Formats: sequence, C-alpha cells, structure tokens
Amino acid sequence: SREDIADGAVLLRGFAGTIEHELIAAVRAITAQSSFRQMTTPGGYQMSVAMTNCGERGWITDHTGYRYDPIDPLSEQPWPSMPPLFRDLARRAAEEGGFPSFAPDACLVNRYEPGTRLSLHQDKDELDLSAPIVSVSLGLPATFLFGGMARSDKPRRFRLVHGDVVVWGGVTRLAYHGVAPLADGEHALLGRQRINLTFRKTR
Ligand code: MD5
Ligand code: FE
Repeated sequence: SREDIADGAVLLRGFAGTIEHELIAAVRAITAQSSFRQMTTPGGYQMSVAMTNCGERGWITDHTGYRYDPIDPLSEQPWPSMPPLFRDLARRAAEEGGFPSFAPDACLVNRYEPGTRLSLHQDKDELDLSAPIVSVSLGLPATFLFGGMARSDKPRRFRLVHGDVVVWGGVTRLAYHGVAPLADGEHALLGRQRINLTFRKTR
C-alpha cells in the first residue's frame, strides 16, 4: 500500500518484504567487510545506534564533524560497493514515491538494538537536497518520530515494521526526525535488532 504521511513523504508498507532474504544476506556481506561501529558525535557523545555504509561514499561522524567519506576509517578501505539489489530497490521505491530516476551513491546502514535511539535531527549533509532519501526498515518494529521544520514542533509518531519503505522528499527532506528507544523483541529473521537502510544522493 501507499500512504502519504506528509508533503513529499510516502510510506510504502511492505515494499521490501518480497526480497527480505536477499536484503539480509547483502547486509551480512557488507558488515563482513565494514563492521557495524558506534561513532562519536562532534560534541563527544557515542551514538547508541551502530552504523556502517556501502556505496561510493559513507556517512561518518567523529570529533571533527560529520561528512561523507569514500574511505571507511575502520577498515581503511573503500566502503563495500552498493549491491545492485539495493540500488534497484531504492530506485523503484523513489519512483513509486514520485521521484523518478533516483540514483543513490551512498547507503547508510543503521543497527538498533533494544534501548537504542536516534535523537531528533535533520539530514542536511547531502549537497543535492532536491533528491529524496529512501529508508528501508528490517527486523524489529520501531516508533519513528516525525517532527516539523523547527526542533520544537511536537513529533508525530509512526510505527515502522519489517519491509516498510519510506520515501522522504520535498519539504520533508529537511524535517526534524528521530527514532524512539527500540522496544525489546525477537524478529524471526534478525533476532533482537532493527536494521535500517537509508539511500542518499550525496553530490
Ligand atoms: C532510521 N535514519 O530509521 C532513519 C531513517 C538517519 C535516519 O534518520 O539519519 O540515519 S531515514 C529518515 C528520514 C530521512 C530524511 C528525512 C526524514 C526522515 N524526515 O523528514 O522525516 O534509522
Ligand atoms: Fe536522519
């Protein structure tokens, strides 16, 4: 199904469900090369969510700031390439959401374990803010917090489950958003975790 959740944001329930096994196998192959790690914010806090990347560039944060970098600082090698399956899924979802010819060059892979959260933030490290961000949820369900253009706007809450895909474009591209602390549970394929893939065009 297709649900408009805000101006330019489209929720595609179950869009990734038919290729769940292939997606999970691809995540395992990526993390065998570039492991999940908890990064440090410029303010000196360790993030509770663990991250890795695939594609031409990966999003990283350290004490010097946020950026997209072609090299994984942990492996000291380029990030794993983006699997064609990922690229195709992101492109098909973006098209369904009203953004034809989306060509992501980066995929940030977030791993949430019970209790971990992503506090309210904006995604604005990408050069081309006219391109959407496509996000794919796998594993345990999450409560997604969708705020407004000001940090003080009261967030709306959406439950995102395994297989759901959201296309974030238009004015929502710069909305504040986050993920509430993950509730414990057991997912049949992924166990006690949620994996989120976010596809971005960074330049
Ligand atoms: C997640 N990740 O569930 C989310 C999915 C991140 C992040 O937020 O930065 O890694 S992406 C959700 C998103 C992206 C861009 C805009 C908006 C939401 N939005 O306007 O709400 O791990
Ligand atoms: Fe974000």
